[in-house]
Amino acid sequence: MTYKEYNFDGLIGPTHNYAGLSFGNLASATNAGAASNPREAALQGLQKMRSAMELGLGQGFLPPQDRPHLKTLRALGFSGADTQVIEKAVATEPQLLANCYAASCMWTANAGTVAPSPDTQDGKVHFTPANLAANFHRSIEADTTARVLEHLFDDENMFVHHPPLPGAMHFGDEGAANHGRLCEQHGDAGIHLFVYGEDGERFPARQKKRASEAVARNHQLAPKSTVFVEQSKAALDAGAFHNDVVGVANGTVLFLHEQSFSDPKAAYASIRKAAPFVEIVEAPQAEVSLEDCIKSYLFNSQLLTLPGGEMALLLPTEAEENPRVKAFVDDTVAKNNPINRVIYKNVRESMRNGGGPACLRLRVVLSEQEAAATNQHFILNEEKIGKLEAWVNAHYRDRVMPDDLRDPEFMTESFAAMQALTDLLGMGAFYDFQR
Ligand code: SUG
Repeated sequence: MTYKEYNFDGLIGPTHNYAGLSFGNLASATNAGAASNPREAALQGLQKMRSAMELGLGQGFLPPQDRPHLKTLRALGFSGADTQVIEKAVATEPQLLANCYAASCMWTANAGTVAPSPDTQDGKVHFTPANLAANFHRSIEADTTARVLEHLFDDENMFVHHPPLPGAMHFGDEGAANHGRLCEQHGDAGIHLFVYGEDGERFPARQKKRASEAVARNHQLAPKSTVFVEQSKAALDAGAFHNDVVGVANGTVLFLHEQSFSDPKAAYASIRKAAPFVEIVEAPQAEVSLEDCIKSYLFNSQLLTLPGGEMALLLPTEAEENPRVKAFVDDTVAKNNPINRVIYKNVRESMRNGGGPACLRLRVVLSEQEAAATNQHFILNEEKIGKLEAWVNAHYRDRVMPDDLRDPEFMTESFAAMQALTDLLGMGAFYDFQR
């Protein structure tokens, strides 16, 4: 059977804004209060999807969630008509309103963790939506994310959906942003690398070891095929709030910064033991500092196996603009390793909230049969990308300032956009605001 990796990117929603909501995420803090451009953000995202598709890769998307999330505001005591809910929240809890307006579900690496069918005991694809307990604005994504994944992968003969982990931060889980899969071919049984954190001096860790272990159990992974590694506190405190800011795994390659793991020697030894074929491509601190790596999102690149077998790195333009990072990338491509192609894409609107190319996608390895059973509305081709671009151009603003969230008209516009999207995608009354 042939297996293929599909990237499901988050379609960026109409309320994309810079609210400084994520402690430990330096870009989110730095750009708090700046003007965002949701239209440009969504078009940049679609353009990135188009590039991956043009490389011959499987490309899908996850729809944005309904924001402002009135269901959350109502659960917190704001009542009345929709407009009144907004007005009351504006009057007493404007920061809470900003949390309920975040378009953060665009970063689908955090939507959940996926185990492809060659890796699981029952031979099905397993999904666990992330509880995202570390940040309030992200924790409210989990319910709808679960609904979205069930909607896309709706065949119980092939797909198993677990609920988000219970227990809030005790089982803090940020999904695939701290998870990678190594294998020789996508259809082989893969090795699952789970990276967890311990609180640093400066910033708290979001991913708990016990959460990664629970996901591995739920997904019925063989213990010999799992490796659990602690992220370094140096990386966390330098702003790597997810491990995918300092490393990425794909196929036979683990591409990462020298200081990603707290004990690199021991970590590499356990990875090599589980995956003897692994090629570790490392950036030395002397060439690329953690700071450069976090500013440029060098390792938040998509490491893609192209149909011919070679690998390409899809990086943000910020990586091209940093001479040390660019030199390291050029050097990596010139050297003898499977990475031999580089593509820079502009996803600046997302980057300014700390989300690079790899944050914007959830990888799902599917057999031909599983791909055929996936909801085809969410698998892209040029025609569908064109329709989504037209939808964005019809409904999105090109400038949003923090104060715009106070205007109930922005809510009305956002819901009109979401209604048009559910019509376009045949989703019915899918979102909370439609129920
Ligand atoms: O969770 N930023 C996201 C960025 C997520 C990036 N994902 C991965 N690394 N996989 C976060 O910190 C900022 C929202 C704001 O401040 O308006 C935000 O949620």
